[in-house]
Amino acid sequence: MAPAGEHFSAPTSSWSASWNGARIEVRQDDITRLALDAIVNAANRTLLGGGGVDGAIHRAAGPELLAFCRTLGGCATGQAKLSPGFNLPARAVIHTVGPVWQGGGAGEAALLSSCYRESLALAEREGFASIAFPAISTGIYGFPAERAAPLAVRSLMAHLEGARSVREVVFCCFSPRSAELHHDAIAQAIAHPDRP
Ligand code: AR6
Repeated sequence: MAPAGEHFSAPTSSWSASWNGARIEVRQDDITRLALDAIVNAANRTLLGGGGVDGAIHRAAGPELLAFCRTLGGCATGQAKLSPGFNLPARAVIHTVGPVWQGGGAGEAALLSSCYRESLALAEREGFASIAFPAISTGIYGFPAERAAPLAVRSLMAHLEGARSVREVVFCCFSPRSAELHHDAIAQAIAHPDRP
């Protein structure tokens, strides 16, 4: 299906585009506030909490989330696991583990793409329609944000080629720069859908 255009719903804080029947939104927000089917957590391999968005999600979800995560047995880098949302407005949390940036020669790009792919595949298995991602690995794990945003967007676009339940995807960015990078990556991907 051809891209169906884009619009600004607020000057800088929220922007959306249509792609293959799905709505892709970039918003500058705290992901713990979003009432969607699932929000994605940029976790570590223990799944037992940490700083950044992981800490914010655990604080907002309450201690039941940590108790549940103790039963999950950790998670490999590039994979994803599911929990309920507990006190969050979101129904579920998809915990994924991004790569630690080591200069780019350690498979970091493929692992980051895998985080998006596996999180979306899990959302499909659960029949979720709406999901929000933080900018995985671009904080404490040091993945350059300008490289991560196009990888995130291309992984999503590839997913949206297939049959699916997911119809609303939010890139929930903490900083204006992160939002701008995701906006630019989506505009590029829509303008040049056949580029890798
Ligand atoms: N909502 C949306 N985005 C946020 C929020 C929030 N509430 N808080 C931070 N961000 P990071 P990583 C952004 O460091 O790089 C933890 O300790 C942040 O600005 O949270 O994958 C885990 O346990 C950045 O753009 O995750 C791991 O040990 C993005 O989320 C490690 O950090 C990701 O930054 C994972 O590091």
